[in-house]
Amino acid sequence: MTKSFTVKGMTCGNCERHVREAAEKVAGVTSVTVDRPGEKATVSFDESVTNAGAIAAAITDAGYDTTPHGGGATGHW
Ligand SMILES: [Cu+2]
Repeated sequence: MTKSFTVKGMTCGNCERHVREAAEKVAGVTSVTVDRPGEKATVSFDESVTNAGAIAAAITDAGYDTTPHGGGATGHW
């Protein structure tokens, strides 16, 4: 499935890359698009392997406050 995340604190192209790489490292993630001006990341992933909460946590761990759209951080989508 594909999920959008709000990502706060990206200030330059390096931030954008950090966010993308953090999401790409999560097992099951197949593609990541980062929209820095829009404070957004769009991530496609295999939902039998991972979930939006885990991806948000990985990006947050990289230093960017991240929230999945459409539910809580551990939600049921
Ligand atoms: Cu930066």
